[in-house]
Amino acid sequence: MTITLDRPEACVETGPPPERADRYRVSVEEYIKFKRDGFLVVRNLVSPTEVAELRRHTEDLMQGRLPEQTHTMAEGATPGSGTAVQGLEAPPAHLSPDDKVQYFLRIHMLHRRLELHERYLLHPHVLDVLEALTGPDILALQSMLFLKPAGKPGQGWHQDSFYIPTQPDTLCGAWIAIDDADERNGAMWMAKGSGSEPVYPPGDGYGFGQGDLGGIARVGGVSDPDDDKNDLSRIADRYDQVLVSARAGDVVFFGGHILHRSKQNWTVDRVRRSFVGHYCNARSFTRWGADPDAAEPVDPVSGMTNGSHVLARGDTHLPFARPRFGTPCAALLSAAQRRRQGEGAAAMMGDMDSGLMGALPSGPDAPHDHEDRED
Ligand SMILES: O=C(O)CCC(=O)C(=O)O
Repeated sequence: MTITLDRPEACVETGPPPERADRYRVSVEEYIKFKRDGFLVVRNLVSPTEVAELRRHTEDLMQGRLPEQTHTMAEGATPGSGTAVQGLEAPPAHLSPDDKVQYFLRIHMLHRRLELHERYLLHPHVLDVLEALTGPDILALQSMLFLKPAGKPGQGWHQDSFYIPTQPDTLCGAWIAIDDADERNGAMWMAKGSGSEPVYPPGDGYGFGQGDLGGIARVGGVSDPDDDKNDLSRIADRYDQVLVSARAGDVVFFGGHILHRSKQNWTVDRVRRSFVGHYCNARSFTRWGADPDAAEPVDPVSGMTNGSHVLARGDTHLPFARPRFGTPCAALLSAAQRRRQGEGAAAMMGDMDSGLMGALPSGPDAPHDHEDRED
């Protein structure tokens, strides 16, 4: 199926969209923190009304009430690992509401099926922050919905670029807290400062890493919550391991190299839901995550899948997809509008002819700011 959007008004060349009054402006302190620690928590970035919408939606999904949940699991189906890709099957109908919830841990890539997920993947405040941290051009790669009801396991130490390689590597996650998250219900932990680690390649099986670096270790058991089985736990032990508590509406941004994990939801009565988007700079190349329904999912020569992913902000010389539910974003602007938006980035590069990192002419006749002194 090829998706074409009938939104000609979005392509009228009217200049770049006006600056939004509610734009989130990342401060210098926040920028430094992100680069130094490898992550940044931005409080209240998503409004209480939006959190309420996400809660209603996830409750409907867990109870099998969404109109898109046209298939129901068989009566004898067991919860299993509860992880699915684009899976929207409703839990067995005869179960109690509490038992239905147990069928879900996390679901990936629902932005390709549900308007709401596309909207939160392209949330303007989240993109404002990403623009400053990894932009200005942003490609939206992945969405994940964590439901994580009481008793469900966490995800052991891992680096996200191990799963989603981009070149140059510009991956960044944005983790929106739908519930308050703390130590008891399985909040995230970060190995603070480990964002400067290389990405460790797998010993075998799926995964990507910087295997060409001299002396790099190959790792097994990545994401295994059992530290004895997860080789990355030894590397994480070299860092301060900090609990990243979050209130509903806070967003945690974290780079693709930082070692992070979450632990089990130890409570008996609290879900720990989060909506996670993964993004890269739209000028990075990726072969990850082909969308068979996109107009140009995979470049036949290079294997590039950039054409499967939505251009969220800015511009790019590489292919990109348009949002299938029409959420406003850069992909819906005309090429001229995108170029004009990108002029901000070009202006940052200044006057290229004299931009030699501030170097001054150094010939014998060049003027000096001090005189040679003979005495
Ligand atoms: O939310 C969690 O439990 C883990 C999230 C995570 O590790 C990730 O999004 O990469």
